[in-house]
Amino acid sequence: MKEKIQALRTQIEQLKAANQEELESLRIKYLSKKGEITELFSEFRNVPNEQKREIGQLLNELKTMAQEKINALRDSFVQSNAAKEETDLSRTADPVALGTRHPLSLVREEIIDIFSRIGFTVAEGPEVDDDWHVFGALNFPPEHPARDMQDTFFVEKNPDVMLRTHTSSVQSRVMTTQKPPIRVLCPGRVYRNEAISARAHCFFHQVEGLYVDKNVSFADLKQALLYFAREMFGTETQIRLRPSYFPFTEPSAEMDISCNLCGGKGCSFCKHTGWVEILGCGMVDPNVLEACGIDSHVYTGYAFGMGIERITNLKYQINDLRLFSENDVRFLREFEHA
Ligand code: 2NL
Repeated sequence: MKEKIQALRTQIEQLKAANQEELESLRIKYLSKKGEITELFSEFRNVPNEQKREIGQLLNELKTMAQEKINALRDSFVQSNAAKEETDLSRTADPVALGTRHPLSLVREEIIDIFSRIGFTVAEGPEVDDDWHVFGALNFPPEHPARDMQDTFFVEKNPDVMLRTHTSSVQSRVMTTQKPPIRVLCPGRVYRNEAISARAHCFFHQVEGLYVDKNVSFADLKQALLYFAREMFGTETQIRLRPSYFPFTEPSAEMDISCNLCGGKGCSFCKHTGWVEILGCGMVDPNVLEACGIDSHVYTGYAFGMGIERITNLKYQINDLRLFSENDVRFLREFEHA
């Protein structure tokens, strides 16, 4: 009898139950009417009288101990359920580490925002395009160096399929499919076959603008660009236009803004000239309008193009183009609150 009690004690001490059902079957096994402990109690009759006192005490202890064990196991279930139910839904969520917007995206959106306020809408087009949209429609002569393998990436060496070298290919598509008035802004990635360095990359980003209507003049161009420069770089910003050349515009100009670091006094950033170049522009060449099916005797237009990297460098004083495509999070995090 003593051994039986001792064996049961050890068993019960080690009891485990994974759920309420398992616990209930344990209770039945030991404590129900036909349970093992109850059986021992009925065997108690046969215990010799001189041992009754000792064995009776051991039996009672065993029963209490078994009940306590079962209760303790039951409590642990109730507690873990309670822990689940007590999830505080009003608690502030654990902070999730958010990514940041790429500086080129921030500046692209800002440029779009500024021009959208004077009526420009965004147009987009393919990065892989044909010779006509990239060069043909835009007054590039057949022997123009941009059409050379050295400057342009061709797809599978097919001279008619290439990565666009400027987003003007989007404007040539817009001009052939829409009637004036046309007022579009074309942001996008462009590709040039160049060795990668701090100042050049094989791809970069552009925003080009195009406005075609009756009576569009160079004065309209100048005023739109002055407005842009002041919105982008501050109300004190001055602009100046220098004559230049592009195949698709005539006349053409490059625009400088007063250096936004020294305010035009002269510093190492503007090479002590007080001016920094930010974009190219001009009046759309009549050949371009005609190639796209627009009557150049009725309509005129202006166009401009700028590198988003260039504008971003000026705005945030970045001096290495490679930073934009290396995705070093230490660099990207700097624009968290920009
Ligand atoms: C630059 C200069 C420029 C244009 C882009 C353009 C497009 C059409 C017709 C005429 Cl469809 N012009 N675009 C005009 C002048 C300059 O870009 O330095 N870009 C980074």
